[in-house]
Amino acid sequence: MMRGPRGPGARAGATVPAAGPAWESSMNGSARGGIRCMMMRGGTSRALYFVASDLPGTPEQRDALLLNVMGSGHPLQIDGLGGAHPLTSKVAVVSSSPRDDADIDYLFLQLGVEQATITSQQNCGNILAGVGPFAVERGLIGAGPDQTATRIRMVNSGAVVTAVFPTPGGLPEYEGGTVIAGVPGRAAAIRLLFADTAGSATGSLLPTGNARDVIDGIEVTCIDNGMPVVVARAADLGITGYEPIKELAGDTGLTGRIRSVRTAAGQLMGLGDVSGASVPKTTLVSAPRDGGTICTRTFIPERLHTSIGVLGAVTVATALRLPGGIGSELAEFPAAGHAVDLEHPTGHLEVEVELDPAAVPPRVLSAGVIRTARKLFDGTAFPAEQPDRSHRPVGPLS
Ligand code: NQM
Repeated sequence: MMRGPRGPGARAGATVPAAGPAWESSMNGSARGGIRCMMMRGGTSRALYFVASDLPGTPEQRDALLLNVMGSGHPLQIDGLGGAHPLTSKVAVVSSSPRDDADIDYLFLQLGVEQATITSQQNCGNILAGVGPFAVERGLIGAGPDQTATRIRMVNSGAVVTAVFPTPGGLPEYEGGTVIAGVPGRAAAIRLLFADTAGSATGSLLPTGNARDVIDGIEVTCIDNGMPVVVARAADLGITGYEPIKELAGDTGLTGRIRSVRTAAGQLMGLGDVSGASVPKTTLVSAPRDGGTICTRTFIPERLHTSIGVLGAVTVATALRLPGGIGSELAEFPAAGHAVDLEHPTGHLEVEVELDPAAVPPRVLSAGVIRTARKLFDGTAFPAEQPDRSHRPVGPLS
């Protein structure tokens, strides 16, 4: 049996008042009403995108609604819109920014699949790719006649990103010629130019104060340039890093070692008890074997990523560029420029990271990446009217 916030006395049931938010009262006694919602692919992930003012005003009510709509708390999210994977259990909450240094505010929420959990502790650079086009679609910002450059504040960390995407005739164009690994077909390029990403969740680029630490006898770099990540050599965890993906995903011994290392790293990074948290991620590196800079296998936080996250990639690339960073000795950098080409299970992700070579502690000057995004549907999402269904046993999946 599975219990979560849908259960009796749990947060959703306990905190949503009788005269509840619009979504709740509009559904009483009928399946009509619902919430305006757009589903978009952003990079190699997929999310439900909402305008903030369409959601309940308090974080508790908002989170209960989103868990309900996503169907979290069931391995298939069978009664919701989630895709039964962390990469498809994501939410973007978007609004006009009241700040002078940004046009749009983007709050990212990572929802659990089997567990009805929701957290704002991490950013997501993949879902970020859809935020600019979504803001144009919803009239939150105006669009340029050919392309639009907009400043997006990632509310989770406060960093501001500039997104540049095509808007011929003033509307987002999703079709284009850019291929990104892990996504079939081609789509329009979206350029993301990051600034101030260091210390997104931990407050500093190297939250332990060191470029290298030793945990469980394994050398690691604990680093946060947009995403808290523990970088370790694949060989030090007893694998080559080139194993078939199914083999890696099913290696419970490896999962246990990763759990132990990331749990200790979480404490060292000032994140406290991370046993139930989505960060830090772990990336295992080995020498490149497909013309890239490095070969990566990333765990989010324990499940194997089908590729690698955007800010995760920026962070791993930063570790490689750091004097003493784990993986720097395995990396094969291009002769010039700031590109780092990360090999991952479904191809390559190239990011640009520029560090100030003279700064102590190291300072990140800029980072950038190209992604694509696509509008998948636009409509109304209908939350369950009686979300307290936690007493139903969840049968084994055959
Ligand atoms: O690192 C997955 C993803 C991500 C996050 C994760 C991301 C990023 O691939 O910026 O994009 O690390 O949980 O969407």
